[in-house]
Amino acid sequence: MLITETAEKIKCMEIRGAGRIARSAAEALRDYAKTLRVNDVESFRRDMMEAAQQLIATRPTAVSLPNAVHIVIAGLEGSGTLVEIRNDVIKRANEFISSSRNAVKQIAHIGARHISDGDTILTHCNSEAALACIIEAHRSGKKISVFATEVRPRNQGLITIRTLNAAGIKTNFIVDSAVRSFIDEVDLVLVGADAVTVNGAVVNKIGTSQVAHSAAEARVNMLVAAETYKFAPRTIVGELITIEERPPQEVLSDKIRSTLPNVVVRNPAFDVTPAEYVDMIVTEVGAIPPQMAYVIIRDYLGWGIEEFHKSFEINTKHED
Ligand code: RI2
Repeated sequence: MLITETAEKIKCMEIRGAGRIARSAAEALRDYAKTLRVNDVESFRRDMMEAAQQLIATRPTAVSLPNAVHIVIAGLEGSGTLVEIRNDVIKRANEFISSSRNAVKQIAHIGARHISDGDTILTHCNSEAALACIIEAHRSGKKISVFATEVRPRNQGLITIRTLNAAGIKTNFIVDSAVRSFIDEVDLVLVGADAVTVNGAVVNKIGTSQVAHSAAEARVNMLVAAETYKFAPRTIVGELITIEERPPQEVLSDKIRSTLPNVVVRNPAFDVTPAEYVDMIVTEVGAIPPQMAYVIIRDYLGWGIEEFHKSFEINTKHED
């Protein structure tokens, strides 16, 4: 698929979900690298960098997107012939795509172990990683049922209930505001993530922090399923995750809004759940307490304290 086509599909959410966004960006860069007609390394680098920027700019919150793009283009600055550099991009993209798929499978096995026979699980939005855990627990013979939220305004809950229904899992479909009313019937909350910060805060679909709050009040455990490439390296240097605010038309039509001149629709797509509300984050390399997020960033994304210093120097220079 062309870069612009993929970028458009990510922007309008035809391609959505933090993992899928990352894989489709990697695929787009790989296909672009294959077909890019240039005669020298410099032009190849320039065009690839532009394509990378275009993809990253589509949605600001899911860190999986810039992480995937950076993994794919990491060899661009190295030395080599045009053929070598082109092949490096293709190889890295293919490796990322397959390791991302494997990560979800691995998370399913690890997460399923944290689900007990007889559990009722509440999930919010549509997370491939969270659903993989639930489906794996069901497949392994545990009798489970699910509460799935509607997820206004984009109704990703519909995708969730279709998947659960197809898997033969008993599911209660509820509106977002009914979570607190049903939380006492729930044994475990299990959601996905668009980003995890260095201090273990989880950025996920709007409403997740309310779910977490209800779960904490009712002493229900909260698990988050997140591949390691959803951890946000730049939060080490204090960078905040940008919360995407989507068009008001997703919430209220232009026709209705035009009759309400004093009303402004706010439509943030994500919110932040502090680490204190999260019991465990299930990654493909193991289930960790949120406080261990830095270890993932250092050991699996390669961002050590040295990178911190480098970035700090750069940031300070910018301020001068
Ligand atoms: P997986 C989604 O964002 C949801 O917030 C979901 O929890 C998260 O990505 C992770 O999804 P959106 O694209 O990668 O629907 O686990 O805004 O599928």
